[in-house]
Amino acid sequence: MARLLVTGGAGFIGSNFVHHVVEHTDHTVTVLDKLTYAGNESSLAGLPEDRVRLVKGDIADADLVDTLFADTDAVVHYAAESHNDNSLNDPRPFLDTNIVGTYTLLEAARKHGTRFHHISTDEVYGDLELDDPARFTENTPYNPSSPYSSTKAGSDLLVRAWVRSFGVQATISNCSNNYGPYQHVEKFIPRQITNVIRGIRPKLYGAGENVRDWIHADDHSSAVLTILDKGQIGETYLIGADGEKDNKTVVELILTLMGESPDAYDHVTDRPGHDMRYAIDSTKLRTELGWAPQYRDFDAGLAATIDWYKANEAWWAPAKDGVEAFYASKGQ
Ligand code: NAD
Ligand code: TDX
Repeated sequence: MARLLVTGGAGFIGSNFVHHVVEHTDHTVTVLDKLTYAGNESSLAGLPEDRVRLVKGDIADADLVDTLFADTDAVVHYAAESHNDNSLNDPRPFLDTNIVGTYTLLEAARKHGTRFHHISTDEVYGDLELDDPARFTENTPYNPSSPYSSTKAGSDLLVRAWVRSFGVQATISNCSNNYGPYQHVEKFIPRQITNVIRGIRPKLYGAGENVRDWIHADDHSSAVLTILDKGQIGETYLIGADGEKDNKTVVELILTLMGESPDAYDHVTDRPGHDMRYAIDSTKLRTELGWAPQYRDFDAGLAATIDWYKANEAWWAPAKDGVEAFYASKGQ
């Protein structure tokens, strides 16, 4: 049994991880979350109070972080500003949380000698051409495109420097696009599902040829637990489940699964600097640490995710109108 500190544990992937930890381990969890617009306390509802507690606070608050690290065996760091479109609108919070926040946590890990796992994204590698057979590996050079991905790249480099310079006991993982329950309606898949529920036509940026490499959030969680357990200090592991799909195909699938005509969507203004394709080669994680994804059928995982949004309108409805008003102001 270990005492885990999970930053950003009230967000999409962090809350899925906390549910996964409660179900599959005997660890206790302290969630440190600022509860920004993206954090939702109700994503942790129903979890046992003797296993999970929520501390509302900022990862850039050094005093609070120091206090929490004193009672922690290992930290899993999910907290971030996570949405590319928001980073194009207002980059500042991305610097504060993703860079200064990660720095604050690393200083505490250095002081307390705490095991630290840093959650990052495949977007740090930039993008691939549609006709390029290559996929990202741990050796792909960093080449981020957006304010979001550049701050995530910066945070990864801080972790590497704190390992080498100060001996911090850290690992890093870079994962592809996640889907599943508890994802904010600003993101692609929940936006389109909730649009269809509301009778709004799905919105595809540009031609919709951009490819994302989808993985279920629960598979991301099992990969992170595997790295915490068996990962080598100082190493980076790419997490992916061979789920490449272009956006147009995903929208058509959502419409079909929800009983609508597959062409009942709109093309809208493209994202500036829109990355064309992400693709992960997760051979290192699979061969060295023995991990494998469980959700191999994207259509079934997507159908279950649609059912979750249909059953949990009270969870997403408060954010929906504001998100759509923001997108409308951008022609999206
Ligand atoms: P999210 O936006 O749903 O959740 C982020 C959480 O962090 C929220 O609960 C928010 O309240 C909290 N937070 C933000 N700033 C904070 C601060 N200063 N202090 C404390 N808490 C703060 O994000 P997500 O999609 O769950 O992403 C989680 C992590 O996974 C991020 O680091 C992201 O870069 C990474 N990631 C995401 C994806 C994806 O597909 N969503 C893929 C790969 C990696
Ligand atoms: O309405 C939309 N229409 C659309 O076509 C939205 C919101 C998005 N898109 C496109 C843009 C992308 O090509 O869908 C794709 C996915 O978009 P997002 O859900 O915004 O994800 P992305 O930009 O790919 O980044 C996600 O994966 C990597 C997460 O938000 C990041 O946190 C993670 O690092």
